[in-house]
Amino acid sequence: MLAELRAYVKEQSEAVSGLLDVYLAIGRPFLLNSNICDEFNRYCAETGCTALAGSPLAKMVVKTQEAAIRKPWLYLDVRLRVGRWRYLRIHLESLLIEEVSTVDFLRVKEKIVKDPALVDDWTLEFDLAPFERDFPKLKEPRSIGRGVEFLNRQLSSQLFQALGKGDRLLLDFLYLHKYRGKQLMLNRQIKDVGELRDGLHQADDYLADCDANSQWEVVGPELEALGFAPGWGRTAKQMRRTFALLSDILEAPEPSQLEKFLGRLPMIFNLVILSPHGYFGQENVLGLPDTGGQIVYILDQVQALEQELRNRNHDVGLDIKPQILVVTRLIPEAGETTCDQRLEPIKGTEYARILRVPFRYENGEVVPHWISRFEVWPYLARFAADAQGEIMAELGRRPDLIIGNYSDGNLVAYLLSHQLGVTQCNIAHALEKTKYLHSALYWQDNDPNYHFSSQFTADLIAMNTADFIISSTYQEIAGSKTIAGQYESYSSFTMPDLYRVVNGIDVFDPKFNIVSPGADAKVYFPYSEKKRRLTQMDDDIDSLIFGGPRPDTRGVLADRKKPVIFTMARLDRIKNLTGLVEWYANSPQLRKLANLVLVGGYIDAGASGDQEEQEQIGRMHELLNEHGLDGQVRWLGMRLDKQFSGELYRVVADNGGVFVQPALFEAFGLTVIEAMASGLPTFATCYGGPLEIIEDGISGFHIDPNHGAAAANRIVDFFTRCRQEPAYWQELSAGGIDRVESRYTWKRYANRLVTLSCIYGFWHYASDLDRQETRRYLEMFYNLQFRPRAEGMEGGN
Ligand code: UDP
Ligand code: LCN
Repeated sequence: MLAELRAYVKEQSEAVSGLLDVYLAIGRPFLLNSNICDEFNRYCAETGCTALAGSPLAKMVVKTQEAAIRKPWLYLDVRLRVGRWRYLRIHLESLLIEEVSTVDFLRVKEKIVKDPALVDDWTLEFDLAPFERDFPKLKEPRSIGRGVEFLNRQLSSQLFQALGKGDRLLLDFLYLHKYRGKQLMLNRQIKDVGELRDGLHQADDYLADCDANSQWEVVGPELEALGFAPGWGRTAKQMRRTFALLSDILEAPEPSQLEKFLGRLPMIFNLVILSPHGYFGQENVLGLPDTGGQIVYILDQVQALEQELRNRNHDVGLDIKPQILVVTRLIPEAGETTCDQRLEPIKGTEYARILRVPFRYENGEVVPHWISRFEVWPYLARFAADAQGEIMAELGRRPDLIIGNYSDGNLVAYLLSHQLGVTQCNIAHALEKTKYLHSALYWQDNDPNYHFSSQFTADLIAMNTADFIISSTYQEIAGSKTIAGQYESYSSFTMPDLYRVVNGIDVFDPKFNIVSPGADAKVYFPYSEKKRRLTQMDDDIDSLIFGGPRPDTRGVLADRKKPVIFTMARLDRIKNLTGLVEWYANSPQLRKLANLVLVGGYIDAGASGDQEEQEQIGRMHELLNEHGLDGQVRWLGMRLDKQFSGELYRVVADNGGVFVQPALFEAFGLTVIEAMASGLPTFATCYGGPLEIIEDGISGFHIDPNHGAAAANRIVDFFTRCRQEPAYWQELSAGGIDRVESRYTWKRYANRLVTLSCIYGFWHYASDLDRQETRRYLEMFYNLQFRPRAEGMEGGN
């Protein structure tokens, strides 16, 4: 690439100099991909420089994520392809092009944002590459997020070699399985792999002569004598199948068999799910600050996981009730929520419960009030220690798997997994780093409000200690062809005066797996399923949308015959509900065609305890006043119960409406799949998960929140076409329903997650020694970087 580029720049030096002058004239030290491309295209059009378009320079421009100008050089970070970056610099006068290292690039950024004389060559550098040198990694971008498939291949060949040398890896692993002191899978009679093989043959011969439906009570004594313990199957037929799988693996391990075998092992009985921040409850919480999709996700996940674990335990012949604990923060000043209760059974499950543990100040006093997710860092170490005691008391034993959620939950998952020696799984939901422009580089400006220095440090630690990471989409890990992924953004960055990250996380690590969440099919079902409809809610919904004024609403729809554009979200800036109102306000056609109904925040800013929400409430009122929207927009400043919002989506569908998700960035977007599952044609942001969820024009539409007028036009075009061709609405509606049914279900999610837990559990065991250096390094980082920063925060311990 470099040679070609150099030759081209030499040949077209005049045009290239002109382009560089354009970049300089912008007068900003940092340019983003959109600026770089827009200016490039404008320059080509204005100068008629057709030679530039399609040239090696044009190819590089498209791939450049960011440019930094420090005279006499222009620095570029070029994303050659997913996960592969190179750094270049072009001399602004001589046009010399050189490659620079990651560290040099980061150092230049530091010199731009602070006094260059103070940039220290001995800044702390976080670099995991040397530790990972011998660690197996994926190579192809399209394999990213399918880590377990790669791992199975890796484990099979490792096992093959181990078995060849008479290694007892698998045998020792099988001996580990116990439940409350009762040995499972193997008893101590079998001493080596040879004996195991013999045992398997004899057991199979014996079972072949038994009734296929015989259970352990009948066949157990004979199998025990051969060295086996319960856990192979409920019936003789199932036991034989598991025995056969293991025999085949001992003969020649093969990835798909290994996955099947490990997935059948009785490994997960007790599960801890951590979600410390926000109001974690089952009622009156959704829409409160920091309280959105993560809560919905976890509650649905728990139901699906309990069912899956029960089925699996049943199938392996064990009558063990799986215990799932969701551990969150206890908030004494809980308002209308139940967040002040220590224990709460989870609806729709038999044994799962929420366990709440308070945050405490240094002096041991309980923190009484809600705390923003950006402020939780000083409390987490103590929370983890207290939670550990309470979890052990509740479960009566160690959990078999710990799942963290969001940055704080993932850090606590690390602390607990480390203490208890348990497999750690992370779920990010949303990583803040990519949500805010230059959040790391200008961390010092943001820290008083957002404390990103603590959060990003916690992220780096938890991502790298996790045995496996679940992501909802591919783009969450590795982005798209043109935009970097959320995890990818942690591969290198700098926080001046704090530390530089040279190799922070590798998206080619096999720990990443895409397991997408679902929409609760009991609540979000198509509008056309008339028999299931919650008609008892009709009057309430009707008066809420079309009724007169109420203290918790603003606007009264003047023409109820028009279809509704519906949106619902927490009133965060990033959700951009105010942006949607602005697009609507500025599109006379859209105002003519449809009403706008918004659910989010409060009408009265005084009712909100969150600064960003208050600011958005103010902005919303401003827009409604400025554009005189009260007869066309209905704003519901309230939180809707899940069943109610489920029916609301369907009512909007009944009258030919649409759902719009206008976020500046949306990590996944549960409302998007809920609306689609309800059969509501959906327009959603092209930044984040919806880009992958929706196939544009088939199961919905993408809109660019940075181009509001174009987004409004897309909606206008849709309504206009539907008027001429009513079947078009049906087509999009059906497309959305099919998409969710085929890709986003909790049943598929739970099956995959439990299988992954078993495989990574084995991997955790098999690779324990290999990763010790990395773990020790991260421990040091936790102690020397994270703790002092977190403890130094106001209110810190
Ligand atoms: N939600 C709700 N009532 C409300 C606001 C939101 O039930 O008043 C639910 C919504 O249906 C969805 C979740 O909260 O299930 C929001 O999740 P999403 O992933 O869209 O966004 P997040 O809030 O997690 O950023
Ligand atoms: C957090 C978000 O921001 C949403 O995009 C996700 O849908 C939600 O969590 C559930 O993972």
